[in-house]
Amino acid sequence: MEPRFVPLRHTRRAAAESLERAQQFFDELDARRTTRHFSTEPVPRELIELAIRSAGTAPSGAHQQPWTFVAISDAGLKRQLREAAEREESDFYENRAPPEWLEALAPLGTDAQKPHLSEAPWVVVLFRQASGVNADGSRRTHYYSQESCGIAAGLFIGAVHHMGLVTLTHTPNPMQFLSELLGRPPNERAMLVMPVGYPAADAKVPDLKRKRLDEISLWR
Ligand code: IYR
Repeated sequence: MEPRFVPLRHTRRAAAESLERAQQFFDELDARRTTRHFSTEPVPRELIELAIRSAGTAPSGAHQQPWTFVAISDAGLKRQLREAAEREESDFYENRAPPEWLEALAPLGTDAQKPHLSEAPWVVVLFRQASGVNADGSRRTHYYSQESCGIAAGLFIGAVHHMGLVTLTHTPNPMQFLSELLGRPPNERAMLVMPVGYPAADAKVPDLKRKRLDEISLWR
């Protein structure tokens, strides 16, 4: 197919304005925390739609946009999801997790109980389309779907924070039960479960520090 180009939409900003915006953006992202403590207070669907649309602006391999977001507010479905996740997680924490992994998780205070999966008003499950399907039903290779979905998840998390809500990136292990529960086809692999809502009034977070700039960057 011939490439088709249109003019780039871009706002040129003065250096001082760029710096101010950069600082504000960093401060806002730096204030984000992952919490396990959600309020049951409802969140309008429109906000979740905007978070998903924000995620969908992510760059992707060959612009294949290899993501499907399943947004769940149905209480019965959330309960089923929680029960299935807790079953898998119990086995993980009690039998499958190597001691080194449990040690790495200890400072976060995680366990097999996943109350946020039924308490948060929304649970959004990100499925990665490992391959796509052509109009004639044949299989289409997807390029860099992991990277693409990782970027989309980052934008989703940023959008949720920006609108004043919180989310938690939950990775049940294994995740196959999500395909069955949500009726997704075999080309789609569950990647992240993200409860979204307001934090509980007494929400807590682990006392963590972020690495400094000099610990995460090299300049040449
Ligand atoms: N999937 C488990 C374990 C877990 C693993 C990592 I790496 C975390 O950062 C947090 C939890 C669970 O969800 O509890």
